[in-house]
Amino acid sequence: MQTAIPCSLMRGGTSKGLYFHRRDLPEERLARDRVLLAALGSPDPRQIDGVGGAHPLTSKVAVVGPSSRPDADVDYLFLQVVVDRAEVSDSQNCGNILAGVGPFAIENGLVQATGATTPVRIHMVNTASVAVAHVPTPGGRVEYQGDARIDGVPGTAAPIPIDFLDVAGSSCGSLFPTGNVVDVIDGIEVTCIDNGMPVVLIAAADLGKSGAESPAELEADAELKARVERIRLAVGPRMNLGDITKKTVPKMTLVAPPRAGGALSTRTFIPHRVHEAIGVLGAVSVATAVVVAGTVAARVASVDTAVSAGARSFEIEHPTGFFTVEIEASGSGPALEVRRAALLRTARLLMRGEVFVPAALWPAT
Ligand code: NQM
Repeated sequence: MQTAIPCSLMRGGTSKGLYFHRRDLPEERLARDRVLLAALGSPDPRQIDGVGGAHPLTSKVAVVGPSSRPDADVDYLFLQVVVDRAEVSDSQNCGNILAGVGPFAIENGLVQATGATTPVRIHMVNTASVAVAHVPTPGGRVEYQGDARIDGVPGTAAPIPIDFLDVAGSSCGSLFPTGNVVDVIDGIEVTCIDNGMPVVLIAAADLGKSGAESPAELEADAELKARVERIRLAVGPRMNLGDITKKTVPKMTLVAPPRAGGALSTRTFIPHRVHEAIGVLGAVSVATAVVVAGTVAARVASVDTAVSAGARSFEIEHPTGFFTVEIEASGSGPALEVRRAALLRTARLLMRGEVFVPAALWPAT
């Protein structure tokens, strides 16, 4: 006996996951997590008995429902289903999976299309903050095809511009949670920042790396991985994240001078595998650090320091191309005030139907 649960499989930005209407999952957290582990096929490095893609970037879930806040249209809870452990974590947000939330909400009647483009205000439950996704809806239907290209995804698709208004400190309490723009951890200078995603920035050179290594090369370096994890475990509590042993934050980003004309080059541990590109809110946090003099990112970045006010655009280099982030901020140093971050994503509905889990985990009603 199996239980069938309605859901959609969607690509959101450079990630992929299952999107559920909240009413279709168990309310109780442990039951919900058991169901999601079974649906994705965890714990198993190959996720062979589920629909997960055997990588953190393809083992993700969005739970979408009517908004619990008056200033948003829908609630979006992001859940990371750990591939090789029986864990489902809500300790982080995900800006890539976020890109599919607007289309899913419209397709499932949670939001009505309002014209050529429908702005969907999304309450990101993990971080109690709001994003506005502008979904193309010509003729009242979600348009997935278009000319927008994002690095890390082959081909082109319809553009979904996303604005973030209030994500600074949304996980750690403040933009620079240690109160400093630079801290020394395990003998290494780091910058701890949270503009929507807790990120620890380290100069690749300080770890004996050029910053041009491939994700596979970095993942094969056991000594490097152990060092990065040591720094992460030491810095997590100082970023107000508590015991982060089992959490997927903070992300650890190695930064280096640009190699392809961007602002700086990045390689990101998320936190144990290395990202093939860079997370959305991870990129927003990195771009924000570039704006602040003295941070580890600003030191290696090549940016036009003559321009300091208004909206500024930064090309963050990553293993498969660039991620462009626009940042509007005022002030300086740890007191920087971020007004808005904007970027472009695309998404695509890949499949719609039911995912099956053993009825013993959650009997069908
Ligand atoms: O930082 C991967 C992704 C992410 C997160 C990760 C993300 C974000 O690329 O907003 O998108 O860092 O775990 O999906």
